[in-house]
Amino acid sequence: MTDGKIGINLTRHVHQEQMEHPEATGELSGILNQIAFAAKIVSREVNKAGLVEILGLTGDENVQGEEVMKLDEFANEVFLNILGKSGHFCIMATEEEAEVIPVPEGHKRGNYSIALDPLDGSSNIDVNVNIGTIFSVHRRVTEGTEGCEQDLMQPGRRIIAAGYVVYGSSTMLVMSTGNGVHGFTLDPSVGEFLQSHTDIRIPEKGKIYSINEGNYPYWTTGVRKYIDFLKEKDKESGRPYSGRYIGSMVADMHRTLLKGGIFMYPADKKDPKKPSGKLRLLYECAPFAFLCEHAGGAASTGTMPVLDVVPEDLHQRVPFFAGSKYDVGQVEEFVRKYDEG
Ligand code: AHM
Ligand code: MG
Repeated sequence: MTDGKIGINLTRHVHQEQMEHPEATGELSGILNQIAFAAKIVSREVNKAGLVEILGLTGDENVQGEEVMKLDEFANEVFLNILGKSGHFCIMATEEEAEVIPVPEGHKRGNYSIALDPLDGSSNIDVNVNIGTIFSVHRRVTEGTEGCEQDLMQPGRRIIAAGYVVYGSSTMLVMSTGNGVHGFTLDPSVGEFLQSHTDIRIPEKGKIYSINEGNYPYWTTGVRKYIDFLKEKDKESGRPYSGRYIGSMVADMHRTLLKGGIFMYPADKKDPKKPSGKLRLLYECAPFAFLCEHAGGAASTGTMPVLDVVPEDLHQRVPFFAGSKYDVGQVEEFVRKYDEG
C-alpha cells in the first residue's frame, strides 16, 4: 500500500465520493461494485490459466466432459451476466460481440449504458503477460424502457465512470468517476479491492515511449519523424527516451498512467480495412482517454482530443496517442507539421 490508507475499500471510497456530491443518485457505487464482483471472478480464472495450459485443458473437455471455455469468452459471459442483471443498465456492448446486447428478459432496465472490453490483450495469456478489462459508463439518453445503440454512441466527454482492471502479479482496479483517478488492489485473502493509489497524476513529461515499432513502414511521415526524434538525446535528461512495449494495452497504459511518457497506436497502412489503426474508440480509447485527462494527462487522435470524437460506429477504431501532456502535445505538433496541409 502506498499511502497508509489500508482499510478503505472500493465501496467505501465511492460512497465517500457520493457523500461529497449530494446530487448523486448512489447508483454509481452499485455499478462499480458489480464490476468489481465480476472482476474478482475473472481474476480467479486468469490466475488459474497457467495451470489450465499445463493440463492442456483450454478448448478441450474438462474432467466432467464439458468443454473448457476460452478465457476471453468466459470473461465476456461473466461481465454480461452480472452487469445485465444488476438493474443499472439499459443496454450493453462488448468488443466481443458485433451488436448491442440488451438486458436479459425479466430484469430491471436502468439509467446507464456500458461499453466493455472484457479481456483485452488475451493473445498474451499463454505467455503469462498482464491482461485486463476496460469499461466505460454513460448515462442513458433515450426514452422508453429498452435502451439502444444511441445510449452507447456518445462521445467520451460524456463518460460518467471509466476504468480498467489489470490482472497481473496482483489484480488492480483503476477508475475515475470524474473526481481523480484512484487505484485499488485486490487482497485475495479478504476478497476486497483496497485503496492503494490515491489520486494518480501522470507526470507532465515522461521518458518512455510505447509503440509497436514493427509498424514503422506503415505510419505517416509525422509519426515516423516523431519516433525518430524521441531517439535523439533529450534536452533534459541527456539521453533518448526508453522504449517499452508489452503489447497489452492495459499493461502499457497502466505503466503510462503511473510513470508518464506516451503510449501510441497510430493509424497505419498495414491493413487497408483498418486505416485508423487497431484500437477501438468505445471499448479501449475513450475509457483510457477519460482516465488520462482526469489524471492530468492527455489523449489525442493526433488531431483532436479522443474524448471529443463522436462515435459513428460501435466498433470504430481511432489512432491513439495518450499519456503525459507534454508528450502528447509534441506528437500533435509533428502530425500538424508533416501530415496536415
Ligand atoms: P485485442 O482487443 O484483440 O486484445 O487487441 C488489442 C491489443 C491491445 O491490448 C494492444 O495494445 C494491441 O492489441 C497490440 O497490438 P499489436 O500486436 O498490433 O501491437
Ligand atoms: Mg481489446
